[in-house]
Amino acid sequence: MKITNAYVNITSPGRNFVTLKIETDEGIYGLGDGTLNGRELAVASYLTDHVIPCIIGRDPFQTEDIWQYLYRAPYWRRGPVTMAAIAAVDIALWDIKGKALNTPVYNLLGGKSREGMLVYCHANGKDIEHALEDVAKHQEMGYKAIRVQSGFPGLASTYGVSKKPGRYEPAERGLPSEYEWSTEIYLRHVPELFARVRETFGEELLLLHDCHHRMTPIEAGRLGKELEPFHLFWMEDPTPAELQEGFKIIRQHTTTPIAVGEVFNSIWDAHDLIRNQWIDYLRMTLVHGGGFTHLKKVADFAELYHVRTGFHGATDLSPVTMAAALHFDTAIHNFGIQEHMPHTDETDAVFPHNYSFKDGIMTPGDAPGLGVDLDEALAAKYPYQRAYLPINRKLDGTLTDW
Ligand code: EZ4
Ligand code: CO
Repeated sequence: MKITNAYVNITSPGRNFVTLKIETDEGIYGLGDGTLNGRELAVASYLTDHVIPCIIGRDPFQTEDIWQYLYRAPYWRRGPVTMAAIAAVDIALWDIKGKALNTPVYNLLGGKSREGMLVYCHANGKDIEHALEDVAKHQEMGYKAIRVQSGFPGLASTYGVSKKPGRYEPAERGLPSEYEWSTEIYLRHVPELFARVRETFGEELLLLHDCHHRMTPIEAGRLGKELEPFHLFWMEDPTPAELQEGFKIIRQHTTTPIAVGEVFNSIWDAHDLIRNQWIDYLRMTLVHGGGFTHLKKVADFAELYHVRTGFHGATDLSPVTMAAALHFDTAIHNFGIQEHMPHTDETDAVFPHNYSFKDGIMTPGDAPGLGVDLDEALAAKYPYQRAYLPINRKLDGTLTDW
């Protein structure tokens, strides 16, 4: 079998998605996601201008050799744009393999290790009362694990809470909007949020919280310690992780489990975190972490150190990544949990798919390959629209991590 053609599709059914389609001489095609929130066109150009010409004529079954070629050949390694482009190719090739062998991709990765995946959703509110209402709403929808974010008095806006009514979507059209931040206000109120959630919903509900890289390690240690009575499933991205050894400080102060890594793009972002057992869950996912070929090695390495997966699954990861993640989650032993932030109806219509949600559990379906498609005629009705993630400033105006 040979790759005969490949092209990038960019569509914006509510938000932007970059999809790679790879075609073969046997009429089978595969889809890969290359969406990088707020930097979509860079990945599209990387693919169209630099990668696609190199893969035409190759055997799509050679996923390992093609991965190594795309990673090593350019000399310039790693980075989110490069690794998202490599992921797009890799995901599409595994889709082709599955279709050619007439089997779902999870069967190529180890087969079923479980019947379905525990997923967590997002609940949020402009204050604690509204956050509690949203938790109740999501519990009624069947979710057994819920991430809870809330606005607090004195902060006009915060991560994870919609500025406007309606569903939370971090990217906004137009130039980057500005949020404001105070760690002092945040730390004062988060324990109260989780005390109220436990008081209202009891012990059984699994609770998560995303700190979105806003604390120093010692501040995160304090928060983790104060949240211990509420038994969180995890505290996510407590501190920026470029300095991996910062997590040692957090670990020394709290037993609250730590998840990190939605901005990671290779094992080298997590190597120290994993081998020192400073984290419990790794969030680096297929689209930003080089696809199945790289993530399988990372997950197997993490398994040795009791680290489980908790893949990023926000709306900026397209349904192609959602499908791919569910196949991956089905097969690996050290699956932990999967994030689920449902796409809009427009997005779901552009990407018809076989995966499904029921009673807090998701399954990938049994279609050959990934079980996800792209309706190109419908996609063409939603042209690309420039959009960015917000930026964040402390109350005195200092730029800080969003
Ligand atoms: O801000 O996906 O856990 N989920 C998150 C997301 C991220 C966006 C960034 O593109 O932190 O909402
Ligand atoms: Co996050």
